[in-house]
Amino acid sequence: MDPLTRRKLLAGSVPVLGGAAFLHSAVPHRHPWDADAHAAAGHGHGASAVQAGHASFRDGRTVDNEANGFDPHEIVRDFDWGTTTRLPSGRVLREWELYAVDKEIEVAPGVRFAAWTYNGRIPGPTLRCREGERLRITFVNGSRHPHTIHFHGIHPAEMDGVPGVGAGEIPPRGRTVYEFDALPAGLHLYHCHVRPLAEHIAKGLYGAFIVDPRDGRDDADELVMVMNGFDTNFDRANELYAANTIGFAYMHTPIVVKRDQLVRLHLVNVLEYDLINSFHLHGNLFHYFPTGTSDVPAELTDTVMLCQGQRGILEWRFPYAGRFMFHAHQSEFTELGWQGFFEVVD
Ligand SMILES: [Cu+2]
Repeated sequence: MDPLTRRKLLAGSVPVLGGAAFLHSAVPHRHPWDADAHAAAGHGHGASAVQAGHASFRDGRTVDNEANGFDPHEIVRDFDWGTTTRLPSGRVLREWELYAVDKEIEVAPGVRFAAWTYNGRIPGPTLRCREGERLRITFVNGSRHPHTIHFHGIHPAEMDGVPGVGAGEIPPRGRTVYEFDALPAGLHLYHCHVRPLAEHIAKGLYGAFIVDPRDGRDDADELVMVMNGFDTNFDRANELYAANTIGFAYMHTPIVVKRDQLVRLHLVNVLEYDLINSFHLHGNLFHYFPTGTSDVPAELTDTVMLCQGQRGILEWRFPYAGRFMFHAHQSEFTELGWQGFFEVVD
């Protein structure tokens, strides 16, 4: 049977607004996470991961976080400050070790994805530092493929982590050290920059990189979400969407925040194969600081749209207790995993 792909459908005569609904009724669904599915391979479409009305994987199942070695509920508040020492000048030298490792990740119940990771998790560690510090990242490549770490931010050319410049591609069993100043303050990211680039990113080699201003920021309940997706059948389109890798994780178990507490969300989009992604908050609006480089919010809104590599800081307080959704405002992404709840408590 000629696989009826989502891309073909959406590129064809399907009205844009009716696309997702059309797929639900028209595409003969059969998914690896269905109880009666035979195998993960051989599917040409990536339609509904859910049954109508159920914002979860079928049967309410979830993935084995322990076997994966990471849990989205920990990642959302996990900031890696590395280790620090003082340089003779008195400046702080902050160091991390990142290693690339090939690892099978359960990205949906029963769906194992042959990922490439930094430090065994997707996204990689959220690296956090202060503006003006000296940063030293030792990279060890334990993968069977060449990789790099390309940081966003300001640094010398030879520290850019791209093929043919500086250390260039780091071969399997190779290592290198990236060293540069933490500049500028803001929310950045890092990712592998080896060709084919889309594959090296989509396989899981990326993470958030936060440079705090010299004087810090106001106290807040701080969160990080890296918006991503997974192409589980190698058709260069995503079958699954999420923030922090596991779709519906925050629907199953909401992120608990306090009423009236300042929430600061570091939001990064690394989604491959789709041109845009978005974040929408229910029952509230947030101040949006693009790239986190200014103290002055660019807007007060409830939805932001991000291209791949774009990121921003969102700040808000919930005046009411209760459950509030957040999700991509592309309904298709939402239905394929990218949605969650904040549980606001007194
Ligand atoms: Cu790579």
